[in-house]
Parts: sequence; structure tokens; C-alpha cells
Amino acid sequence: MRTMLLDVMRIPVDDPVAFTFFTGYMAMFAAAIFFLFERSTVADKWKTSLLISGLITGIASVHYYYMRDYYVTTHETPIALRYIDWTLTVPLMVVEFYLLVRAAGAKVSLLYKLIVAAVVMLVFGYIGEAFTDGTMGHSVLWGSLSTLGYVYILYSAWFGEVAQLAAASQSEAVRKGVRALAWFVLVGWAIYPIGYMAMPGGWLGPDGAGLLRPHDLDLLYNIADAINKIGFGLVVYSIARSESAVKVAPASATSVV
Ligand SMILES: *C/C=C(C)/C=C/C=C(C)/C=C/C1=C(C)CCCC1(C)C
Repeated sequence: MRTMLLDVMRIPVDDPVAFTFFTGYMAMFAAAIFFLFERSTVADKWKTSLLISGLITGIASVHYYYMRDYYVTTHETPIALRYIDWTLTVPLMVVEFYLLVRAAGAKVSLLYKLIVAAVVMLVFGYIGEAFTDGTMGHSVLWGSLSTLGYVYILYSAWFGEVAQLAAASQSEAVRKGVRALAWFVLVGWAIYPIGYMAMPGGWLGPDGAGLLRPHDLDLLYNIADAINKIGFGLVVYSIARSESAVKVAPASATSVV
């Protein structure tokens, strides 16, 4: 027991994976506190969006707390914890999209479609990682199926229903905000399939192009999670703040004059 405990506490300084598990945990924990406290500074209709941002970063930070232990103790990839985290947080991220375009007339069916796409992406990705036989055939098959879900969300955000509703929105902040989130999905979310390709049998791993080591999977996932989860939250926060300011501006303007 005692040696177990000592192992758990040790973060090797030359191990960037362990390092990012800890910084990711701390950064997302801080972000969750920030979004939850700042909730009181925005107009009522934005409070749910900030709550969701707080939940996304909060849920992730708890998973990182356990994933860091798991990794430092076993030196293995915490596949199950990772996918439990994503199964909760990715649908919440598509809820953020939905809440933004709801005022422009989004129907609940849009939310369902995005959630189904997220589940497809994650279930197939999980099969690809958890049940790997180390072959390229397995990795590529399930990775490709997973990519269908990803492409659906990406398409919706750039050209499909989400993009069209945003374009029809009266609010400049919503139009810009949805575009910013779409960039996160295009660039930030693309880090995950690259990380996936580092696994045994992956295109970029030791059995493929040899550009990545297996543990680069966790390194890339950790970096991507912090960027995407905190980034999404900050975009939504800045839209909420600027939209809330529009409403109070006349009152504060007169009080200044
Ligand atoms: C907070 C967590 C987020 C935003 C997770 C996003 C995850 C993905 C975009 C994962 C995508 C994958 C593919 C497109 C193919 C290979 C398997 C995955 C699951 C890594």
C-alpha cells in the first residue's frame, strides 16, 4: 500500500504526458470555477450557457484527477476514463452550439442530430482503442467510422443547419461566436484523430509512418482537451458578456452623463 501511494504522488519531470495530465486537471478545474462564478455577471438567458461551460470543464477536471493517477501508477493509457469523460462532455459541447442558435429558431431535432453524431464518433473511437488487436486494419476501420460522426458536426457548424441558423441570427456576437466555435471544431478537434493515429496499428505510430510514439496519444488528447474545453467556454463567455452589455448599456450610459 505504502509504495502504491508513493507511486501515485510522483510526476516524473521528464514525462510530458504526466505533466499535461496534471496541468490539464488544474487548468480545467480553475476554468470551471471561473465560469460558474462569472455566471452571475451575465443576463439571465445566458446563465445556462455558462453553467454548461462550467460543467464541461468541471466534469473533465474530475476525470483528469483520476486519469493522472491511473497513468502515473500504471503508465498505461486510461482509455475507459477518457471515453467516459468525452461521452459526457462532447454532447454538452454540442448543447452549447444549440443554445447559441436557439434564438434564431433552432429545433430540438438539431440537438438530437448533433448528439447522435457525437455518440457515433465516440463509440466507434472507443471500439478502435479499447478493443485493438494492434493491427492497422482495426485502427483504420473504427477510426474511419468515428470520423463520419466528426465530419457531420464539422459540416453542420460550417455549412449545415448550425451555420445557416447562425447566419440568420440578429446578433453579431452570435454569428461571430458560432464561427469561432466552428474553428475550434475544425482545428482543435482535429488534434484527436491525429493522437488516435499514434496507437498500435495507427497510421502515424510505430507500425505506421513512425512519426509518433504510442504515448503521444495521451499527450495530444491532453493538450486538445484543455484547448477545446476552456476555449469553447471562453468563446461562449465572451458572447454572453457582450450580449449582456448591450442590454445594460443605455442605463449605464445615462448614469455616466
Ligand atoms: C472535450 C473532448 C472533446 C472535444 C473530444 C473530441 C474528440 C474527438 C473529436 C475525437 C475524434 C476521433 C476521430 C475523429 C477518429 C478517431 C477516433 C477519435 C474518437 C479520436
